Amino acid sequence: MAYELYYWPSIQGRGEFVRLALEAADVPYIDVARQPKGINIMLRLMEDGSMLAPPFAPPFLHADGLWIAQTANILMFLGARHGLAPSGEAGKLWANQLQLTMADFVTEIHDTHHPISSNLYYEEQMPEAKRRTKVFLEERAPKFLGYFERIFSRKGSSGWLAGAAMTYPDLSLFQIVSGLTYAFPNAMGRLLPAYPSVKQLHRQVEEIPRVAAYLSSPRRVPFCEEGIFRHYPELDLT
Ligand SMILES: N[C@@H](CCC(=O)N[C@@H](CS)C(=O)NCC(=O)O)C(=O)O
Repeated sequence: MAYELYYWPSIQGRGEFVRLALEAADVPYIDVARQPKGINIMLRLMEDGSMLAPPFAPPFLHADGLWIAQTANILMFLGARHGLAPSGEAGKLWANQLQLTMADFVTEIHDTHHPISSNLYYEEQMPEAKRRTKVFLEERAPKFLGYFERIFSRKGSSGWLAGAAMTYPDLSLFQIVSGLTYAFPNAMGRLLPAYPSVKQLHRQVEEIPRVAAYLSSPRRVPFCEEGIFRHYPELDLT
């Protein structure tokens, strides 16, 4: 039976990290909330406290009777099952560690436009967003990107983050670089050349045939100003 992915239908958001893994591994799945009436099914499930492992928030995955939430947790599951994770224990933990670090990064990216509350509109927190984004672009983004660059520059690096082949954290780093480039074209145009291996990883992932096919398909929701990566010109440092 096809896996069921539950995520907000009109944004990439955190669901996109899961979609990329499902697509790269060629795993059949139904993007439930993007089906007619699917959003109602997802909302009902989220209110259903009787589930064995009720999710706090989307994305969550229904796979062979299992209900799995938290992006990094879902990816750990998919990675091990579908050839997108290193095989040994140390490698699996390392992949999860990388993914959790990216989850921290994603939270900080989200907070550039919503530094006060997710329940307020961006327009209600613009001064704080400007302040937060400046610090993010000047200090935090370089710190995260520099960390990933250092991983690639270790002796014997394969050019992939975890082991000799592409694994799920590579897909997620690809998504983060794509999203940051959408959100902050000026700032990233200046920043990214300092991280050549991260840039190269982005290119490598983009060229994987299954990923390339997905990116140009209607299944790929476009970036927009509702998701995590939002382009507000006034936040993009020149
Ligand atoms: N740590 C969770 C965060 C999940 C999350 O924040 N989901 C967002 C959409 S990207 C959401 O719907 N949040 C609702 C809320 O926090 O109230 C993960 O990585 O999956």
